[in-house]
Parts: sequence; structure tokens; C-alpha cells
Amino acid sequence: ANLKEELQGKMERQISAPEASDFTPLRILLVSDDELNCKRFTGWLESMGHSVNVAREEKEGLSLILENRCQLVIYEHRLPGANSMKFCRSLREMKCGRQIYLIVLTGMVSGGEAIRIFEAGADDHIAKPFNYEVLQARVGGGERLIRLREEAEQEREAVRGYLADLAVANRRLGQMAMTDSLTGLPNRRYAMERMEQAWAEYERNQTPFSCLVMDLDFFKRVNDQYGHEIGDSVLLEIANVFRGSARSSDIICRLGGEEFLVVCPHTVATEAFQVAERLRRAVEEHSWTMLDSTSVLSVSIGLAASSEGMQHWNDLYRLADQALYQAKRNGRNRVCM
Ligand code: GH3
Ligand code: MG
Ligand code: MG
Ligand code: MG
Repeated sequence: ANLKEELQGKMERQISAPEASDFTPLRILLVSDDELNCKRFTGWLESMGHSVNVAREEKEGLSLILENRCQLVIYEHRLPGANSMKFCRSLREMKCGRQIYLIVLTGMVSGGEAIRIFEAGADDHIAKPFNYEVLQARVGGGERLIRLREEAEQEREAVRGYLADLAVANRRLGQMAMTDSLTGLPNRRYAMERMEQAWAEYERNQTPFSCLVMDLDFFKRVNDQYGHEIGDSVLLEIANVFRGSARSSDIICRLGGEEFLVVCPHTVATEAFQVAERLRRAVEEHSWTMLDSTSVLSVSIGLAASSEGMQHWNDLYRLADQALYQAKRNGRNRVCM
């Protein structure tokens, strides 16, 4: 729940991040081959505080748009016609050109021609002659839309970040739900999943697999003699002994208490027996940091391997558990199958 609040707070802060300043200049491109108009309009736009690039013809204009990440384009064509509408269409076909605010300047045109300008992709059209105030108002209208789009993009960005954080958090939660907190080993839930998985593979491809059920011998005595806390740290140490002596392909899980399960994928009984023996010996030979130097611990291990006639991975597990019981009865500190 804390994690959730933290993520939500982070997203809200990102969305409501204050504007850097009240006025941010627009990056404007002016495309015109009329030198006098260029000078005049550039002067007007710059006195509004915007930054202006000028292109003398369409091709140069399109490449400047890419280069300067322009937000608003003012395109002047003196001779209206199909050819000059090509610029508008080319702009809209560019990936970054779709969200550019495009104002087209023309001389007096008919209603039909004005419509075609919009159809070609213009957002606005100004017929000359016009004055500073008109240009300022039309650029202002464009700016409103540009800012709205930027805000929407920022929000999208924040949501994307939030979703990515959430995915990480979810993955972490999923791992936690599968991990034993004391030893860091996979827990019973994970163990059962891996048994199911190995079983499915066995059924599909006859790939053998084995499992070991392990229970520490007389562990109650450790608790009685040293207390439950030291008992816990011995369990952690045992987990590390197991980790250090199993193969990397063996999946060692803590079922609970001082009981463990090892899933050995792609492993027949004789190989699994070697694994079990190695684990048993490692526990027997280990000197425990938290216990008296004379203290020895041992583990009993029941082993079972997949075989015909089994209906379910539960059968295999039950067999291993029975073998463990046998190991206990036969004197502990041994592997039975
Ligand atoms: P054996 O298995 O050889 O028959 O004897 P045991 O003394 O190990 O007996 P059993 O397996 O039946 O009981 C397990 C004991 O392990 C009970 C409890 O004192 C201890 N134990 C179980 N879980 C934990 C744990 O999480 N922490 C600690 N410190 N001790 C635990
Ligand atoms: Mg037990
Ligand atoms: Mg027992
Ligand atoms: Mg025990």
C-alpha cells in the first residue's frame, strides 16, 4: 500500500509540475520567397518574443522543420494553386509534421480556394493584407493549441512512467509472493509451481525429473538449547549450505519450518541421489557460526523420481515424503528412496 501511494504521488507531482515560466517562446518557421515580407513578419514575430527561422523555399523549409523541431509554421505562397498546396501535404506526411500548427498566408482568394487550403492540411489561413495585431491574434490561437498538446504529451509521459514503475513494483511483489523471507529461498508456492512445470514437461516429452524432501534432524533441540532466534539464523545458514552444494539447475525451496524441497529437473534417480548425498554431507560437515563448535546438525532426505504409473506430481511428492519418513525411522542423517 505504501508503494502504491508513493507511485501515485510521484505521478501527480509529475503531472502538476509548475510551468518553467509564464512565457515560453515558440519555435516558428517562416517559409516565404518574398524578401520584404520575410523581414517584416520576422520582425513582428520576434517582437512578440518568439524565435524565428526563415526558409526561402519549400524543400529547405521541410528540412529546417526537422532540424529545429518547429512548433508553428507560417507558409506564404503568392500564387495559390495545386502545386503550392504540396508543401502543406508534405508537412502533414512527415511524422513530426502532424502536430505542427500551420498558418498559410495568401493574397485574396476565393472561398473555394480557402477551403482547399484547409483540406491540404492548414490549421489557419490569413489573407493579405493584414497587420501586426491580426498576426499576433492568429499566432496566439495557434499557441493555445500547441500548449494544450504539450500538456497532454507531458501527462502521457507521466502515465507511461507510472505504468513502468507499476510494472517493476508488480514484478517485485510477484517475486516476494514466491520468496521465503527468512532464507531468501523460493517458498512452498514456488516449489509447487516448479513441480507442476517439471511434471508437465515429463508428461509432454518423458523428460525425467526428481525431487528431494529434506527435514532437519532434531531441530527442536537447537531451539531449546539456543532459542528460536538463533534457530532462525541457523536456518538461514543451512539455506546457504544448500545453495553452495547443489547444482545451479537444482531448485532449492523452503517448504516451511525446517523442511525443504529440491526440484531436480532433467534428473534421473541415480543423479538425484548424488545431489542428495552431497547436500546431506555438506550439512553434516559444516561448522555452524552460531552454535558451539562441537554442535553437529544433520538432515534426512527422501528422494523420488518420476516414473510410469504416476498420475500427478503429487504422487511423486508423496513418494519422496514417505522416503523421508523412512530415512527418519532408519536413524536419520541419510538419504532414502
Ligand atoms: P526430527 O525432524 O528429526 O524428527 O526432529 P525435529 O526436532 O526436527 O522435529 P520436527 O521436524 O517434527 O519439528 C521441527 C522443529 O523445528 C519444530 C520447531 O521447534 C522447529 N522449527 C520449525 N520451524 C521453525 C522456524 O521457522 N524457526 C525456528 N527457529 N525453528 C523452527
Ligand atoms: Mg519438520
Ligand atoms: Mg518430523
Ligand atoms: Mg525435523
